[in-house]
Amino acid sequence: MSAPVIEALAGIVGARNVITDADAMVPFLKEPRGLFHGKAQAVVRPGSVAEVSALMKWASETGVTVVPQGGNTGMVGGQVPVAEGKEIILSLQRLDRVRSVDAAGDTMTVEAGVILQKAQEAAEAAGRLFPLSLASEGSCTVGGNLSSNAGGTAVIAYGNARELCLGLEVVLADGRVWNGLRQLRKDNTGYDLKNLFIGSEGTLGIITAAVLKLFPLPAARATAFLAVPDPDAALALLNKAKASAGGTLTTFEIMPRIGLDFVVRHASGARDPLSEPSPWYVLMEVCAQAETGLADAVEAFLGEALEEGLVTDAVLAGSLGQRADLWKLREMLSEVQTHEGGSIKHDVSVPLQATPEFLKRAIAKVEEMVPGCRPVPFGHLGDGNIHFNVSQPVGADKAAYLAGWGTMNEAVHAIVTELKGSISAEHGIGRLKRSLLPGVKDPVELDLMRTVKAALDPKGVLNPGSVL
Ligand code: FAD
Ligand code: 2HG
Ligand code: ZN
Repeated sequence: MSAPVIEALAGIVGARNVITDADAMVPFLKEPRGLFHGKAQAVVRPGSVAEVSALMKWASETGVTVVPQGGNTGMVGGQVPVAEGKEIILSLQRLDRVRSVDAAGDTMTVEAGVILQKAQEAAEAAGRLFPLSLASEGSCTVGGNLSSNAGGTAVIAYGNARELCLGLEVVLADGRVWNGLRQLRKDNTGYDLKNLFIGSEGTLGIITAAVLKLFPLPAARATAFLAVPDPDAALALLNKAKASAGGTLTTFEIMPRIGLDFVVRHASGARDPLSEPSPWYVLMEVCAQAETGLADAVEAFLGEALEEGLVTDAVLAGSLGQRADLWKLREMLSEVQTHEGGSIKHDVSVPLQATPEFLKRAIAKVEEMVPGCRPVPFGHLGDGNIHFNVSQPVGADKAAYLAGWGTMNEAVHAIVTELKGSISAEHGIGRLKRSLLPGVKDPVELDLMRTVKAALDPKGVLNPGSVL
């Protein structure tokens, strides 16, 4: 990096917030899947909105391209530059203030670099719930959650990140600041710009702060880990739970036996809470606003489900410690797959009632394509969103297996498309799925997306090579 450039950046954020040392840059360049090897001129860490604004003004004047980064937990490589190393990473980590919590109004205003868990804790300290919940919540940031429209394990009750945001503050590509930090539940004054930036994966603007929606803290929670015979039974159970589980169904996650085996094998302290193995499991959580009656209602519900054969065995958490143990079985599922060699991923959704058909067809297809491969389909059954991950055959060569990524994606995505689903339900497009976008988007829609990009970032300084 040339001395005048370093000097210009240091003039904006201070010398110690411009990282150019190769070793110090490593944590910003390595992403969780190890699929992309990032290269950048520097990592720049602004500490205020004014500094983000000055950086973007400088970037648009000089043409230096910028990749915004929050917690670097994204699953599609959008947060790491991979081109010729000319980009700078603009880390939002230092914008980490909870600006205000309005408990009576059920809102809170936080900066983009606030870690999701810290946002949840700030809400709880005020007697409120911020319900967005992901296994990466100890590292991902609110800005990253909104930029990727994160989902997680409570979408069935509270929606995706988009549904949880009332207002935004955004620094535009040319450095101008849009203050849209409104706390309103109703506001029909023109185009909905907030929802344009949410889910745009850092390609349209830099989110610097957001007004988030808060909810009442549940007075009671019932958490159950259930053995189910197959996905059809899991779906029937889901429909039944939505109709009557004695409270609000907040989580309904599915996992196969092999997923539980992986967790028990690789996550320290994890154990199978049931005595007999089952081909499939469901983690279900129901919440209520009254302390009494929930456990009894859920027990009665599970009794019926056992009689109907939808559930073959069940454990209901009897303490906070047991609840944490059951949640751990789900939360570790993504990470443990990295210890089983290569994993080819598909983050897909289909209409809810089509999930069992999708699972049957996709499992049969990949097993025919790669004999011995180990499908680990899991995730947010309540939202019709399956992480259809396929681990390599035991003892296979990882690189040779991963070379089949595109071919397997094509076959699985063909089934998804036939079932009128989405090839990116949760994690976005980023760099990983950019080449797939033209194949799945209506050409008019794609053209509109390019028009929006050109209008908001005419010089193409924001996250080039991602999404479009
Ligand atoms: P980053 O990874 O840093 O960035 C993600 C994207 O947003 C990039 O394109 C980046 O350029 C852009 N970006 C980041 N901050 C800003 C900003 N302030 N302004 C503009 N653009 C920005 N995702 C789910 O949806 N549901 C899950 O259940 C889930 N579980 C996960 C579990 C694990 C173990 C891991 C590792 C990841 C999981 N993810 C999940 C993916 C990831 O955690 C989420 O996408 C998360 O929202 C990303 O936040 P981040 O701060 O890490 O963003
Ligand atoms: C989850 O739901 C995440 O745990 C990660 O979205 C999914 O590893 C994955 O593919
Ligand atoms: Zn997920």
